[in-house]
Amino acid sequence: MKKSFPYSIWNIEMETMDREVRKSLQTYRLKELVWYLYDNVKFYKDKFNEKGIHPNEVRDIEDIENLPFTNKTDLRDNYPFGLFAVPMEEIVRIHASSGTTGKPTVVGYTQSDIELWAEVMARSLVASGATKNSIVQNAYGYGLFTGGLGVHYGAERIGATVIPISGGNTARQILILEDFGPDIITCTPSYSLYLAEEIEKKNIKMQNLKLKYGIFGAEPWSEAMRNEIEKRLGIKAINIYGLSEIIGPGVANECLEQAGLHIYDDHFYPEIIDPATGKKVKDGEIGELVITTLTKKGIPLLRYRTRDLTRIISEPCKCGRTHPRIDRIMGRTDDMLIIRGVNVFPSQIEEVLVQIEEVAPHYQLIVDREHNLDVLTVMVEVDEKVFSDEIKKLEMIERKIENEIESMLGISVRVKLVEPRTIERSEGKAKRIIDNRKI
Ligand code: DLL
Repeated sequence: MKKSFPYSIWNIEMETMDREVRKSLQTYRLKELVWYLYDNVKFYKDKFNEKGIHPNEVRDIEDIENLPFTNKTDLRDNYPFGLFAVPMEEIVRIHASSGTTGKPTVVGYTQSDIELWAEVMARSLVASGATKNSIVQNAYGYGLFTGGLGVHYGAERIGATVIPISGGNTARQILILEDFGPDIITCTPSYSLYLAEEIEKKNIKMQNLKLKYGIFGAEPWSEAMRNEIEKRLGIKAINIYGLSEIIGPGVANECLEQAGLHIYDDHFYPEIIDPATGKKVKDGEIGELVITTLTKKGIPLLRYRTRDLTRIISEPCKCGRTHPRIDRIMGRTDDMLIIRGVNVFPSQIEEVLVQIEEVAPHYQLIVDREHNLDVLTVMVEVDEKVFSDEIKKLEMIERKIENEIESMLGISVRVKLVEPRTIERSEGKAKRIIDNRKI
């Protein structure tokens, strides 16, 4: 007899597969992956040899624990294409996100990776309430960032109508919300609140809009923020997770139960480890999420350390999906900030500052949320020699640094020069970041 489920599911076979059967599939796929990496990526072959591991020794998905990790620095060290497993002629798309230095982290997709991505995004959109009849206002940025195109292909895959408006231009977003009547909006959670505020300012009644669901991610948010978004926009707010290195958005997504994000573990195998020891934590404990891409071809990654902190929820979900869930991301193990959806490492800012003659390399980053928009202020000490100069000159230096940072990171920041020796010195790790955002 056919089973019935309380909500629509895109791929019933894979999303509700018996867990033991899925485990066999994961084992099969891991074995293939390990051989594939061994044969096609020198970096992995060397790593296996160093560790004295041979692909033959991987017999079960659980053997994954003996395999080496991959770090963001490995991508940087092999910049730009060194970890690609196929020749460039098979790569059909490149995306990139911030690296810890001025160089971005680069990922390449084969045609089959794009198919896979559309599949997991289709699962995510349907899990979030989208149907073939939906109109999706896609306000994630299009470009090197994976948000825009990821949602786009998933929405097309389910046969919905996509409005590829991309990020920003709030007046136009509101016009389209009113005139095109989308039932779904996709953007960062903070931008959704900014939109709500602008809509309220214009005295537009939410009841007159057709919005029903929002699919929000790319930055951390809380249950409190969800409640506020749902109240102000009059919608159901669904959490979507992903990262460029693994595929982009669509690694994990909540269902309408809103009780953790189903991770599509037939493609992205999750582990939770203690970031200090690298060992698996006990079931249900919080730790660093590590993901292995079981089926990707362009740049498959083994045990990639996401630096995101969460836990696995293994109890079955009421929606009928058998994928395990991850809890909402609770923080990071490194100092990466996400400013208006853009990943920023303090080291990138530092790289700009050290090249500016008029300032000393003592700085602090202050992050605030003003009207639901992130504002990053860079406080940096001026050099003694410049300090006595007239205000106008100091302001010119501030603008110069702002421009440099913007051209390097793609986000606007405020730069404030401060007197020499006013930024607190620390005896240990410098306290570079003051994050005042309450999320
Ligand atoms: O942010 C992909 C994405 C686009 C996800 C659109 C969701 C929606 P990156 O730019 O590589 O990729 O940034 C990945 O963002 O490691 C997390 O720290 C953070 N992040 C992404 N989704 C969430 C979320 C995209 N739902 C990094 N909650 C990840 C908390 C998130 N943090």
